[in-house]
Amino acid sequence: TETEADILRGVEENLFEPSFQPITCLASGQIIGFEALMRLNHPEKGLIPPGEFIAVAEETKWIDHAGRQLFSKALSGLCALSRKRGDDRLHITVNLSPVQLTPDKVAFMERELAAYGIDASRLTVEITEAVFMEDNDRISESLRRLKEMGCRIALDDFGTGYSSLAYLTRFHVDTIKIDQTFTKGLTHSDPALAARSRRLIEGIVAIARKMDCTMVAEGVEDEEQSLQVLTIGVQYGQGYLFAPPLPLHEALKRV
Ligand code: G
Ligand code: G
Ligand code: G
Ligand code: NA
Ligand code: MN
Repeated sequence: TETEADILRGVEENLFEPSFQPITCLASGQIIGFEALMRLNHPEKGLIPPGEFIAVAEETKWIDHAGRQLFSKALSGLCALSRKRGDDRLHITVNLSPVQLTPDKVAFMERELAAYGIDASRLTVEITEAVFMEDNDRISESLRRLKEMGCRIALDDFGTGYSSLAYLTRFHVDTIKIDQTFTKGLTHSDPALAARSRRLIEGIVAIARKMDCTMVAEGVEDEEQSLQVLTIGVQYGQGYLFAPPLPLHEALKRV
């Protein structure tokens, strides 16, 4: 198919690269890190978003090559961003799907962190609960090793999947990313629905505190949502209010 051809070309020509979306401290407005989101930078078609190729890349296992290209560029981007800011505490966050969680990949990540001189504690690995549905030794071992290295683990899209709560008992999660549907619910035109969204986020915050997790509200699009999640107790926010995913040269202007 056309998608497969694009992916293959991306793998061969090193066309996979990150966009950088800021993660902001809601109280201070300071950018504390960036999520690296994958794009296929096609010479003729321009930046292709992951929705158009991730599923196919995962089926064909090309995701492993794409993920390695993304990871190296995410780390070199982090170095540039840190240099610009004059601050070596900026974080980077990457998404890993179940097929990407292999001992081989983790060893690669460890080597790359060392090569770029980046402390593993500055790397957060985002996983969705799909990771836990394939409950096998390869995945548990890879996650265990990432933790051992000092990386942080974030649970992405929290609260939208199947029994996410159980996963908090099965693995030490450092960060809960509150799904954007809940953030948007806060400003729903129906006040009763908005109130229920607020109470739900209050509940998530209570759980996160009990489990010693920091929280990131996803999909923050306006000041009202930002203020509300901060008031409820969420420390960090991500969304169009702060910035969309940005190419590196744009991200560099924001730090
Ligand atoms: O709160 P804690 O001590 O766990 O965090 C230490 C530092 O790590 C924070 O000051 C912040 O800069 C960063 N941090 C905490 N949580 C996150 C997170 O979810 N994502 C990112 N990128 N950085 C985080
Ligand atoms: O970047 P967008 O802004 O379009 O991202 C869409 C989805 O693609 C995200 O929800 C995320 O789960 C997935 N995604 C983005 N980058 C990566 C990546 O590097 N690896 C994997 N496995 N998924 C990614
Ligand atoms: O990894 P994850 O599935 O959470 O990816 C986040 C997705 O949400 C990406 O596709 C990103 O482009 C998108 N996104 C980021 N901020 C916003 C926002 O404020 N509003 C909306 N609607 N989407 C956002
Ligand atoms: Na994510
Ligand atoms: Mn998410």
